[in-house]
Amino acid sequence: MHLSEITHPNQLHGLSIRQLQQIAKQIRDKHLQTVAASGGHLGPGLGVVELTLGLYQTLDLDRDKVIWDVGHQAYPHKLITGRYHDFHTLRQKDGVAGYLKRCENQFDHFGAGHASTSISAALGMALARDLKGEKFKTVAVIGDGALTGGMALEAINHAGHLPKTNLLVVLNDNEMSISPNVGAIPRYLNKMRLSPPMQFLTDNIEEQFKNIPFVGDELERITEGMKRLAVSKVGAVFEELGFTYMGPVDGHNLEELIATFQQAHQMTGPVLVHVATVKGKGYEMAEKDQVGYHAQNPFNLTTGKAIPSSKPKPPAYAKVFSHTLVKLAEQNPKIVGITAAMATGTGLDKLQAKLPNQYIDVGIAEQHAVTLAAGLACEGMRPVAAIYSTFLQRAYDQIIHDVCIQNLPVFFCLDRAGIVGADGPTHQGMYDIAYLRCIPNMVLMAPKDEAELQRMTVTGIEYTDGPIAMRFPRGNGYGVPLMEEGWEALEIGKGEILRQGDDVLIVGYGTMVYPGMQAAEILSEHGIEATVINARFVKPLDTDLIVPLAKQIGRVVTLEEGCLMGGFGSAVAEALLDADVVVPVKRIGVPDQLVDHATPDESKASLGLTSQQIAENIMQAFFKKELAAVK
Ligand SMILES: Cc1ncc(C[n+]2csc(CCOP(=O)(O)OP(=O)(O)O)c2C)c(N)n1
Repeated sequence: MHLSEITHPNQLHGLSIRQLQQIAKQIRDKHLQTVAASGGHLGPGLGVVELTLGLYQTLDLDRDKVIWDVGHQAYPHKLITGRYHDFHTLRQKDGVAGYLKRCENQFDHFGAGHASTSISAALGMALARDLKGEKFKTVAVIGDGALTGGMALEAINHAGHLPKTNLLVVLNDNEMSISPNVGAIPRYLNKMRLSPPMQFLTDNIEEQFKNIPFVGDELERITEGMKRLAVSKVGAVFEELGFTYMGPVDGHNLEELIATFQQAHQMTGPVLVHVATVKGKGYEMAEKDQVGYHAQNPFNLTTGKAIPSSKPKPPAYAKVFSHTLVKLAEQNPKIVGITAAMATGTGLDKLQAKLPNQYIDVGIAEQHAVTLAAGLACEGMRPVAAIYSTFLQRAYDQIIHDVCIQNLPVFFCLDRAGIVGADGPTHQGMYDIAYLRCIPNMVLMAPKDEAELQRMTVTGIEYTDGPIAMRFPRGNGYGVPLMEEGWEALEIGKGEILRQGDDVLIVGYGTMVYPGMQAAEILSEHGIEATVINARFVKPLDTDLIVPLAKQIGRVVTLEEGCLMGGFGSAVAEALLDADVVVPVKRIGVPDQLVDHATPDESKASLGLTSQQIAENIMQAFFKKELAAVK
């Protein structure tokens, strides 16, 4: 059987180890070719090919449910659940998603993208199953990185307290998060990996005891005792937490995997199978550079090198941020950069390299990161919590309860704010303006370009009256001139006028300021003159600047790359209402809908966020004309 013929994972039943190995090779080939062509996650999926096949051969996937944590490693799962023929559309508009979505496929039992959710979801399903009197297996597959997340540990705590609830947790331990995994749990797992597998230790003991006269009857008792002894060496912590621990199993040995999973399915209560895998398995370059090949842009399969873009690009916002932060941290030993397992993505790896004492990686633990930052701030340090907009959602109560209520000067740097492209709805940075704006004491700002990002980075460091957050987008800046040092802080709550005109007031925030300027140029060609404001701050909003101009001009347009509900436009509209200025306001941003995976340009076009669309929208809303008709 060829992989292309597999449309249902139960077709794996009855295949020999040799046949499964052939399927494994075909999965790796397809996985590699697809990611090399269109980009995506590479190492995570390559590492779980045998784990997926071995597990699925022991399950009845018409009934049993596998819940993958994060979902970035689920490409092999996708390839054997009916998506082989569409796989070339991976992460492209209307194509196969890079993460998991319940609506995409009947075997995607739980949507994912953020880490550490699988055990909770699987346990919920297991409890529902038992309440309904149904019979099926629930399996959570979680990485050692995701296991460092508080949610996963909360779920283990709960599951371990339910000895009658059958739940299988498969720990995919490749010793890596995106970067090398950090913390005491990974260190413990590492020790376990180095111990002889618990199962085989007991088997050997059984063999040895069988041959000793008079011991036969006592064998069961002795091996149980010995087993406990062996467990105390390897899986003790999990056993103490109420799980039956099995492993470590060689994650690339199908016989071993299948035998262990079969055994695990016979047990009652929560079971943890510890599988030792190699991230990037089967592609030498990915095995060697596991951080670099966690996820990749399109690359040449033979050389492993990224395919260079046709023209050189301006520096990425993240790069400018990290460069600026390192410079500032060199001068100020109180600055401490904090990342939640995203050292390379946030650019904090540069801080780690230069000033390791001023760098902290907490693992996938955004909640802890925020409260840790609050603690550092209590002691007069300048904590910089560099967390993607989407992942900061995890730490909402920590932001309110630990930072804002105590008015502690934590500087939040929210990368990937706005449209993120191929990662899709779980990763869009759509909500931060709305979810942060409503919290007392919080200051919020967003730069219009990478030079302003440098100034805002200084502003955030220098502002010590309370919490402050800066949002900036994924991707590259505009190529504006940058300074090596000597950046000037901005005045808190002050915007700037970029262009003057009497017909319409355009107020842009962050990434939407330049499109606003371009829209103003297009309008000007049609005889309509706009004033354009770069708001810089949504909180405090520069009402002294915006309100009088709104009153005078009489037509207001707000632009933001974020959800409209509770967002920047809402802030402007509220300010006008509060000042009794009743003028028409057109809010342009992301309406109340999910934004699927696509290129950022495609997403922006589908949301009406291009300069041309903004200009057309303004014409229709306020001047009741189509652009072409005015020309
Ligand atoms: C809450 C949250 N924070 C950060 C991330 C970014 N992220 C995606 S995969 C990953 C590493 C996961 O490591 P592990 O679970 O060991 O899986 P592996 O990639 O090693 O297979 C991280 C940090 C995320 N998806 N969710």
